Amino acid sequence: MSAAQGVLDRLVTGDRTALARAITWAESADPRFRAVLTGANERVGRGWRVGITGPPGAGKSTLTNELISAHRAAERSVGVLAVDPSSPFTGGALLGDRIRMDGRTSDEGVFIRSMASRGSHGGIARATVDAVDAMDAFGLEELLIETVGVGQAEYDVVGAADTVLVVLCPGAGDGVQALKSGILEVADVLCVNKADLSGAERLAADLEEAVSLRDVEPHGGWVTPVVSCSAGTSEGIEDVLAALSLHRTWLEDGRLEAHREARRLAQVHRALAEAVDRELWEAFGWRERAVRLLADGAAHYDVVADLIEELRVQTRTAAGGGASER
Ligand SMILES: Nc1nc2c(ncn2[C@@H]2O[C@H](COP(=O)(O)OP(=O)(O)OP(=O)(O)O)[C@@H](O)[C@H]2O)c(=O)[nH]1
Ligand SMILES: [Mg+2]
Repeated sequence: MSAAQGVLDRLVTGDRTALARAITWAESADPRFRAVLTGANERVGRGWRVGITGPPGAGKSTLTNELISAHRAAERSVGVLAVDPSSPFTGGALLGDRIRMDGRTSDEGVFIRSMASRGSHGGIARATVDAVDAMDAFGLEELLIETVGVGQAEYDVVGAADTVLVVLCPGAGDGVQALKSGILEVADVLCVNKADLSGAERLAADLEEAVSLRDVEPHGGWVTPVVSCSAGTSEGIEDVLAALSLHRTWLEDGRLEAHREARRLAQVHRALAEAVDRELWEAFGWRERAVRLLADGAAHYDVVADLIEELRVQTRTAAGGGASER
């Protein structure tokens, strides 16, 4: 029996070490992950995925912890994937996260994993979705993906979720910054955390206003609710849960299939981009070609143009057309 088959067999019977192994394979783009996921494919799609993002220190982990408690109280199992930011400066906070969350490891209904973000070409997004797929196949019901930040990479990560929860908090111009960064566009639910601090009401009002001005068309008519809570003191968590559940109900009212189809397409696109890149860069010898062109003094855009042109020529030749006829 292959290693992948063994992990698959154990994964579907609720073996946590098998899940951990599968996620490690997902993280390192190990080909064995594919075998596991292919075998478990029909088990994927039963869990509900919530992507949690927002600026550093907004309280995402604290809120995640509260959500875990609430789900556990309702006897729902929870999988959490915390995607580490690539910046080493936040290392301390992450360590803190791990310590806070590690208290959960004795609970069989909770599985927490943190994952190092790395590389480009959508590598983080691909690995994250793969890992969440593994948790889903394992049978965890509530899947929470926490990622720090407000940029494109984070959108890619949380964009794979069914519901995107954006967590903000008062202070340091976060509201304005968030509005500028376009975070509103990806938010299905906006949460103002640290409602115990001054400025929270103002931030919530600003967000309400921004939402009311937003074009709901691209969101299929969904109007993003703004909720406030104080994760630090466990206040208002039920409002956050209610808003999340409202979005779930809305999606499940005939919109979920299209939503997930778009998500799967993005997944294919990302995995393909990574595979094509790997194929061309190494197997196709593009790396050497790029090294040569650079050594000849070519600017990097010219190297890219040269390689793309080479690809076009090759594709035409392979198709038995254009290049040879001319
Ligand atoms: N006053 C107040 N502080 C809070 C609240 N929620 C969280 N905090 C504090 O805010 C700080 C950051 O909380 P985290 O949950 O680590 O925030 P985070 O968004 O996960 O941070 P990163 O993962 O580092 O981006 C911690 O010191 C928390 O104790 C709250 O409701 N009120
Ligand atoms: Mg955190």
